[in-house]
Amino acid sequence: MKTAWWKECVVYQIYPRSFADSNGDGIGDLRGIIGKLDYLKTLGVDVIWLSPVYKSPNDDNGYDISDYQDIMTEFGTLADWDELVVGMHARGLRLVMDLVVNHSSDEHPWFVESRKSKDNPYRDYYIWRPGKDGGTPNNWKSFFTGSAWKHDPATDEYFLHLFSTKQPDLNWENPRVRREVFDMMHWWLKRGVDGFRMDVINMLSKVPGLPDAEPVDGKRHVQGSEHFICGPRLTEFLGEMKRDVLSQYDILTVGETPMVSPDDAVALTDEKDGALNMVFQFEHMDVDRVGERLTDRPNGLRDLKQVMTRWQKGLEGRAWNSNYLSNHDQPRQVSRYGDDGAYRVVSAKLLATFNHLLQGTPYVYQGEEIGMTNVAFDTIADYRDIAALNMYRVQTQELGQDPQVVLGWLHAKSRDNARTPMQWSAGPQAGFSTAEPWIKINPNYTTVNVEQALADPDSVFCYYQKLIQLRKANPIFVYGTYDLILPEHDEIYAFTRTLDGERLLVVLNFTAKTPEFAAPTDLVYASAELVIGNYPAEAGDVNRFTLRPYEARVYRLTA
Ligand code: TEU
Ligand code: CA
Repeated sequence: MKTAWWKECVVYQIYPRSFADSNGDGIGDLRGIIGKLDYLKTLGVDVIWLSPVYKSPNDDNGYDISDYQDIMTEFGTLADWDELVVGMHARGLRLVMDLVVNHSSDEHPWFVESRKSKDNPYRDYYIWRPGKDGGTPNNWKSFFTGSAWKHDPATDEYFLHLFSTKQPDLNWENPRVRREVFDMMHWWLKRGVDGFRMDVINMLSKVPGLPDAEPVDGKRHVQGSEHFICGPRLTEFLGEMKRDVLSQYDILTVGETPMVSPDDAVALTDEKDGALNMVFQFEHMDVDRVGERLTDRPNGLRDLKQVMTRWQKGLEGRAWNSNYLSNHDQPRQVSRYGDDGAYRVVSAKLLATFNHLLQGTPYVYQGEEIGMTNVAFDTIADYRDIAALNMYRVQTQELGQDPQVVLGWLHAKSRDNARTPMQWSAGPQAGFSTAEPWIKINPNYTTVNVEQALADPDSVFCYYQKLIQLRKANPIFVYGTYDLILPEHDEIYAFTRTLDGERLLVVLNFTAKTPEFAAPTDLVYASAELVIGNYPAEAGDVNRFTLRPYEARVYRLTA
């Protein structure tokens, strides 16, 4: 297997709006991040991925960009950004920027021009079509509810927007669009960027003719996805990006790719000729999801094992996994897969063990390292996310759903769960800001915060530190081969990692129960050294033991 720095690193994702506010306007900013670089260094991560910081009217919190070569007014200036890069590089940290080029903001000058007239030079930068039978050009739906088309009176045509109406899709069929994007990428790379996380990058190529879609059950697919997920020219477009840009720099690239299989991922990231280093897959995020809701997951753990094992084995030796349980679009992992009540600390450590012991590059989302939890606002007025607000409106006003029921769905699944301010201390505004923040703070900041975590050697934070150090010191954490054991077990997720005759055994109890682990007969071993665990070590038979609630143990086996 080829070694690479981007396989060995740990990536930390910052959602800048919610990380740290330096100037008391209630909004996180670049200087806030600069002030926390030593904290990130203490944690031990190597790479920082910033969610978008470009100029934006913030219809979707920066995922709607109106100037790709400038900084969002609330976040600071290009000079602040330069200082951030210098501060990071001085500490041996690398910076990955979000690249959002499936769509721009409707306030981007390209779109402002494009909508003016059918013969405007920028018309073909976007996807315009006349209506059909008095309605939209086709039946595709937006990820944020409603049609994926919006009528524009100036020219009496519709433009395509897979996301909000203020996020028109760029037309990648147009070589001038590709040229603009590649030039912009060079500009940032020359300024010091060390990589890109590429937003919905597998949606760039739409099937020619934009045909009508099969109606969907709403489970995994948005209506129309078969015509734009990994479309006919995707590998060509990304191949061009690789030739023109990516291959000229030593960078980390990770594509965000909803609805892909391991084979799709290999096509994009094959070690031999793939365009990208890795992709974010979503299958494990869909295990417990039905439409807007999370289910009780009757076979949740077995399904999770099946999905993760398919990805671990499917990419083995051919491509590289990017492993995450949280990001700015997902509920908090400890609330979702662990227990955010009595077992918050141990279950947060269990999930960390899982994510860091899989083969692949681990991604940590801000606040995860102190076990931050979901939030339950009791009124829709406290929610900020456009996806949540649109969904609430459609469900309560158009479909007659009970508002309390819909609020319950948001408590479990809203993206705002991950977007409440970072909890730095038990002081005013959780140490995030001196003003009232743009979104409410989770009331548990008085007990769940960084100050507490740094002072407590048993904290979730200290456990992350240890995991990250172990990963740096032991190549088997990075490169060891993954093999699932006990596939049918309903409570325990166990697997091994093997490298050059060395073997780790990872045993994870995903429940509050106390199941017994019994080593499969082909894995019985003479002795085992506990490398890391989330409870004090216990003496006893290493081939058979009872696990405590949410217990995680990693053993080094000796035959
Ligand atoms: O997300 C893409 C994506 O598919 C998600 O929108 C997902 O379907 C949704 O969050 C479920 O509610 C990326 C970004 O990560 C997200 O923040 C943006 O809103 C979106 O693209 C549009 O840029
Ligand atoms: Ca600010």
